[in-house]
Amino acid sequence: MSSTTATPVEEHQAGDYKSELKPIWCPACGDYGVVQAIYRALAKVGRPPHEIAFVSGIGCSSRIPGYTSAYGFNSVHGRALPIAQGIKLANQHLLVLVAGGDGDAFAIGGGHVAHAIRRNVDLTYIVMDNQIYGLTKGQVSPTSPRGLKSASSPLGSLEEPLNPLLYVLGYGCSYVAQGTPANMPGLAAVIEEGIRFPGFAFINVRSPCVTYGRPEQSLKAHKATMEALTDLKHDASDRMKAMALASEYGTKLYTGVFYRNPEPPPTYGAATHERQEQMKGSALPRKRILETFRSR
Ligand SMILES: Cc1ncc(C[n+]2csc(CCOP(=O)(O)OP(=O)(O)O)c2C)c(N)n1
Ligand code: SF4
Repeated sequence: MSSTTATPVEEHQAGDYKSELKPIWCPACGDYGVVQAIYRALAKVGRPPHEIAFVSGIGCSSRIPGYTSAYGFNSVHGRALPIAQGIKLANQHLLVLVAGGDGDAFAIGGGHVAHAIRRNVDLTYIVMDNQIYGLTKGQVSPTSPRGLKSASSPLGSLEEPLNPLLYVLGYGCSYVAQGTPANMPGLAAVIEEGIRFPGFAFINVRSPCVTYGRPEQSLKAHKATMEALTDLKHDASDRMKAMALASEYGTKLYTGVFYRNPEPPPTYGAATHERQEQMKGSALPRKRILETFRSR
C-alpha cells in the first residue's frame, strides 16, 4: 500500500469521482474511456476526493482533472510534473495523480520525466498516448510514426518516434504499465495498481484520437491486436525482459504491467522525512545550511 494512505479506506463508487463538468472531447475520443477507468480505479483505492490532487498540462487529455471531483490543476503545457512534485512534497498525505498527452509528456515536458523518475516522488503519471497533437489539430508528436502525414508533416514525418515505455524504463521507473480503453477492466486495474505503488508510477494509455489519429489506432483495431502480458507469462519483476517487450512499441500492443520493481527504492518524501529526523536535535547541519545561504 502506498505511503500516501492518510485515512482509513472508505466505500466509494466510481460516480463519486465524477465532476459536474460535461466532457467536450470529440464524440468517441479514447479519453472518455480513460476517465471512466480512472473513476473505477479511484473507487477501488477508496480515498475521498478531497484527499486527491489531479494535475495536468495542456492538451485534450489534460482536461481530465476538470472531469473529476478531486482538486484539479490544468496547468501549463509540459509542466504538470514539476507542479505535481511540489504539491506532493508540500502535502505528503495527498494522493497526487498527473495526466497529459504524449506531446505534453515527451516533447515540451520530456526533460521533467527523467527527473521525476530519479527523484521518485510518489506520483501516478497517466499519459494518454494518441501519437498526435490533438488539441492543436493534428501535428506530429514525439510518438508519431516515421512517415506520418499530418498537419505539420504533409509529405510524411522524417523523424523516428520516441518509445515512451523504454524511455521511462531506461531512467529507472519502478512501475511501468500500458493499457487501452479497448480493455476497460485491464486499464482500470493498471491505474489502480499504479496508484497503490509506493513511488513514481507510469502508465502509458493508448487512447485513440478519432479526429486526427490513424485508423490502426482505433478502439476496434486495439481490440483486434492487443495482447495481455499475463498471457505471455511475462515476469514483471524482470527489468531486462520488460525492456525487451517494451522495445516492440509501435509494432505490438502489449497491455498490463511491464515492470514492477520487487524492491522499490525509498520515495523522495520518505527520504526527506528521514533527513529531517536525522537533523532533529542537531543545530549544526541547520547552521551550516544557513551559513551557506548567507555566504552567497
Ligand atoms: C508553451 C506552450 N507551447 C505550445 C502550446 C500549444 N499546445 C497546446 S496543447 C499542445 C499539444 C497537445 O498534444 P498532446 O500533449 O499530445 O495532447 P492531446 O491534445 O493529444 O491530448 C500544444 C503544442 C501551449 N499551449 N503552450
Ligand atoms: S482532437 Fe482527438 S484527442 Fe482531442 S478530443 Fe478530439 S478525438 Fe480526442
